[in-house]
Amino acid sequence: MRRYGSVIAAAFVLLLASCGCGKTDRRPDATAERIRIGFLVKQPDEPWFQNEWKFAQQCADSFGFDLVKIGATDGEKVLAAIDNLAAQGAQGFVICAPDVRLGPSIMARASGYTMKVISVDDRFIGADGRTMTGVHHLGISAHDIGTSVGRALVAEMTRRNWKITETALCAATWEELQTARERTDGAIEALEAAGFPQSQVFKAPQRVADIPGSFDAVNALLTQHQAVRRWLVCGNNDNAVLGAVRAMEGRGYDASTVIGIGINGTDCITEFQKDKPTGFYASVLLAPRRHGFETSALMYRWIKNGTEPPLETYTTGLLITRDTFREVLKEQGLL
Ligand code: FCA
Repeated sequence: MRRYGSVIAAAFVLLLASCGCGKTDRRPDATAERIRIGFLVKQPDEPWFQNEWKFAQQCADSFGFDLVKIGATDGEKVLAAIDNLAAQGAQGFVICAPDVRLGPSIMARASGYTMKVISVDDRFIGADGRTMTGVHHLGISAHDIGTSVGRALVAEMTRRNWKITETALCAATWEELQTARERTDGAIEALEAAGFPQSQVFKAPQRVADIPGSFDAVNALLTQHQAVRRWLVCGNNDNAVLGAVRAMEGRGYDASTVIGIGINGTDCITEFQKDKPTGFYASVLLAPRRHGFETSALMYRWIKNGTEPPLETYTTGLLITRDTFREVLKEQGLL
């Protein structure tokens, strides 16, 4: 009789749970339909990518989906992350891959799980070495932004009355990545268009795309060009220029002999907050909110309503300096 009673009690509990009248979790994330999206970045420690994540999270919070943030620093981690996202029921992901040549294997793995993919910042390259134009992408207008760096270098050099004959350009380059190559090419072209001689343009090819990678590359360059009195500096991003400026400081150059202009406008903020100016003069502030929020929103609508995002979206930037960065960041809703 007692056994019979407990069977009835168990059946009652089951009934309560199935009709939702018991202690079922009623939060929206407990429903099976809740959308889950991954956001994979190649350099999770860098402020640029932390900003992307921050804005992606804001999108998730306002639209009501789950965001899974994953630092995927090499190919193995990327593929494991995709498996992991699939196991968690994610329907798509946004990715800045650690190596754009992983594009074909990323797409193959994702399509095996029928997951949608949007690449952000760095565009995939196919097995034939060409851009994978069929993959939805949001990136920066790299060549134009590089050109604006070159023009701003010329403007500042002119303002300071620096003689071209005593000045050289150091471009900390990362040419295996198209978006990075277009940035430094754009800067160099703008300088040359303004009359800066090609013979005073020096590239420091980075072996690793981070601050130490640029520091090492620029150190080697400085050893070869010890007679240069004043340096202009450009690079793939803020970190390339920060590494270059640090290497120059080690050789006695400072804010009066170096004009460095970065790209991102995120990784340079602590530099601008220093008491004394350094050779890091300015940066082109990109649109981290668009890269994080908009990519996530595009992915969300694609999954939820089948609204396919545009195949290509390119964002622009704004020059910021030590004097203007607070105001511009505030205007852009970034402070
Ligand atoms: C690349 C760079 C980042 C950022 C982004 C927009 O991924 O490595 O620093 O500039 O493009």
